[in-house]
Amino acid sequence: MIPRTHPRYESLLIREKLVRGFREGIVHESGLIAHGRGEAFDYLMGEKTIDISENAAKVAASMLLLAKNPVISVNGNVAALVAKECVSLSKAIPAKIEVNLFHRSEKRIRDIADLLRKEGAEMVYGENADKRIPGLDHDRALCESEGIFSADVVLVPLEDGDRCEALRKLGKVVIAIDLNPLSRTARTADVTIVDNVIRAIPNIERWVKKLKGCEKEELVSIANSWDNRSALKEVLSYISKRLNSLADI
Ligand code: PTJ
Repeated sequence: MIPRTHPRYESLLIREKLVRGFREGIVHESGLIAHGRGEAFDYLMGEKTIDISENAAKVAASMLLLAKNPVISVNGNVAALVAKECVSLSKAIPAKIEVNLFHRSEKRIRDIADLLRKEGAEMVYGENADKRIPGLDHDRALCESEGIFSADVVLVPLEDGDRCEALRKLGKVVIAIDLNPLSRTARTADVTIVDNVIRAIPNIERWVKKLKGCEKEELVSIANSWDNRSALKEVLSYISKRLNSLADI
């Protein structure tokens, strides 16, 4: 039990969720390592949503609203941290949800799908994978024809690089959430939200609700305004300025 008065209470609570997810078989053991890397970047950014990431969430919301067949891809870490929030976002857009794992096992796919259903998802894709994303040798290529395979926009919170590239080669728009602005995923996606999934998923939903009544032209103009390369530069510059200011103390 973590005392509320602990100065790192929020951060320790997130760790607790992942450890519980690991014990329940939702999170893969390497998911704990992946979280450590993300946590370090979060720390460097001050554990808050910076302006450019807020803007990225707005652009992501516009793209998801414009999409004909948007899909939210869920892995072990995402399920452990924000299963409920992903279901809520999928209803607000509306978008499909598909479980897609790097360290795939049928049991883990089923357990994560069950968790999403428990949180209110009516339909979860991923248990009946019948297609492969071309160019990927590992199990992350497996997906459903009615889900990721035929999606036009895919939201990939917490990704491992090569699938992002393969999805783009298939002509899909990829929105990534990744705390590491230097990762291959961050650099390959059409839109990268450099933020913790814990904050990013509810932020996208907030923007979806705000933008829902907008004319299509307005959404297109928001989506077209985005330049991912310069946004990532801005994030890196934010981090280095922050570190320099901290070094001055
Ligand atoms: O559940 P599975 O089998 O699909 O496996 C999931 C993991 C995460 C183990 C797998 O996708 C993996 O190995 O990912 P990587 O290559 O370690 O990349 C994870 C990325 O997510 C890193 O760039 C981290 O910085 C970032 N990250 C970690 N935690 C968060 C995060 N980004 C946003 N929010 C987080 N909470």
